[in-house]
Amino acid sequence: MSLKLYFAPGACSFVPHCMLELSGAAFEPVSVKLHKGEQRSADYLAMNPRGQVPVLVDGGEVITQIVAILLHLDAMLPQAGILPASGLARTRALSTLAWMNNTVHPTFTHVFMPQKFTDDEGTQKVIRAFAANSYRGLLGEIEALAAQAAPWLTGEKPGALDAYALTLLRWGGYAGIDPTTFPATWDLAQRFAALPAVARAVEREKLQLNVYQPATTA
Ligand SMILES: N[C@@H](CCC(=O)N[C@@H](CS)C(=O)NCC(=O)O)C(=O)O
Repeated sequence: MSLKLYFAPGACSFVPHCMLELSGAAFEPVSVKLHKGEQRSADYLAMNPRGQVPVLVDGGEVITQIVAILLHLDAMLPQAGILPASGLARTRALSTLAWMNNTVHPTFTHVFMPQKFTDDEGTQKVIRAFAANSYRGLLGEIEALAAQAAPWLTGEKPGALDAYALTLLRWGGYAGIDPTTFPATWDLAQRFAALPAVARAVEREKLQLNVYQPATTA
C-alpha cells in the first residue's frame, strides 16, 4: 500500500489528513500552496484537472472529492473509526458528512472566493456578506450536533465529522465569526485538535485554531 495525500494548510484536506494520522497508516503528505496557485501548475492539473485539494493517490489510483476519499480510507482502514461501521449510525453520519461537504463547505467558498461566482467586485461584496450570514446559521446547526456529542459527533470514537466540524468552525473566523460563540463546537474542536494524532496534522499544517479577528473601530 502506498498512500500520498495532497493537502493545503488550513483547507478542507485537513479532514482526510487527520483521518490518515488517526489511522496510523504510513502516508506521504504533500503540501500544495493554494495562495501561490500551485494547484494550477501543469503538473498538478495533469493529476487533478479540477485544480483542487485534497487528492489521495493510492498506488496508481488518483482519488478526488472528500466524501470519496473518506469512504476509500474507511474501507481500507476500518479500525480508524472514520465513520461508524454499519447501521443507522453510519447512515446518519454519511448524511451529515454529505451536508457538510455539499452545503456548509460551498457556502464558505462564497465568503472566501466570491470571485468564483462573479467578476463584478461590487457583487462579490454582496455575495460575501450574504454568504457569511448564511454560514453563521449553518454553524448553528453544527453547534446543535456538537451539543449532543458523546463525546464525539459519531459517538465514542473521533472521526471524520469532528475533523470537518473543526475545519468549518475555524473557517468561520475568516468570515468574521468568533468560534467561541459556538461553545459546544469550540470545545469539540479543541478536544479534537489535542489528540496526539490530530496534533501531528495541526503541526504539519501550522494551524492556529482561532483565526477570528474582531473588527476594529476607528
Ligand atoms: N468538493 C470538493 C471541494 C474541494 C475544495 O473546495 N477544495 C478547495 C480547498 S478547501 C480548493 O482546493 N480550492 C482551490 C481552488 O479552488 O483554487 C471536495 O469535496 O474535495
